[in-house]
Amino acid sequence: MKQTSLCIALGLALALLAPMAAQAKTVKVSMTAKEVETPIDNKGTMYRSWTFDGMVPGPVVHVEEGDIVEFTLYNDKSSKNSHSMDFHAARVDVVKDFEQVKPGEKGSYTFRADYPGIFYYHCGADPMIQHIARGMYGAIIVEPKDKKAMPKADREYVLIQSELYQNPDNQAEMMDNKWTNILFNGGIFKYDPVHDPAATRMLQAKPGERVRIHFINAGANEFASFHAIAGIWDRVYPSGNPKNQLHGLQSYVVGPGDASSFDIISPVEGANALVTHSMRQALTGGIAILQFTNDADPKMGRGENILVR
Ligand SMILES: [Cu+2]
Repeated sequence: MKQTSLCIALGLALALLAPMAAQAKTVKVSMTAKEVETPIDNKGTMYRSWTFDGMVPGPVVHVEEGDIVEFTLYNDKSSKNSHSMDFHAARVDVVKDFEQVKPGEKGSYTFRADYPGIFYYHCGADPMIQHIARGMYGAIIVEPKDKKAMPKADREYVLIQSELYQNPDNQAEMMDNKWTNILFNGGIFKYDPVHDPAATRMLQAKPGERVRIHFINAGANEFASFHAIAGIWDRVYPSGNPKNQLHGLQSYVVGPGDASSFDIISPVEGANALVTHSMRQALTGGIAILQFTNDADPKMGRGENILVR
């Protein structure tokens, strides 16, 4: 009798645990640090960038809350510098796991993505200010396990702000904050044909759709006051965590090294201009047009087009 009830209890416990164990999946992520030329404006002006996978920003990493992330950083043998990876979504050892990887070598570490949201990643190799200024940053989205924790977004965009320094080899220029332009996703007015007629790209959505902007401030130095001209943020989720919800905001400050998710819904067709409302920042490149149109391209803000290249 006793044995039977023990068996039932064990069986019940296993039945309860099995689906939990099945949900914690392992995700392998790898990137290669490469020092290459990338365009910094719509005319195609090239800039000596240091990158993850040859792109600024680096690839968008997508995992789910609770996933085990096995990360490997390769540093291309053509690199002249050591590089590293600092995921803000990770809780690990800064010395052992975030250590620099020499050219031609690789480094790995593993973390569990415990907190849902939008997190910054960047190179932390010395001097970090130079590696960030050269373009070594990107986004990791940790999807909440509870799919009903936040309203479903019809479209999502990743927007990463950073500062352009003309000569990041001159550390004093960066320490003195002498940036010349603000970049969104690595480009000056990348999505703004109003301020730069050479711009061919815009963010798009239909009126009535919930559009979620995952906004990261890569810095290295400036705070961003993120605002939608002619719109209102329906909700803002600091760090993109569904437990952090603010409603009806005009602007929200995202400091260097921080990120938030911003929901916007337009009742009408027309454009909103997404800006960092510090005017020197906006007018030197920190503006992106979000076009609300009934003809919005169904591919925009979905799949690969979450970060518009
Ligand atoms: Cu680096």
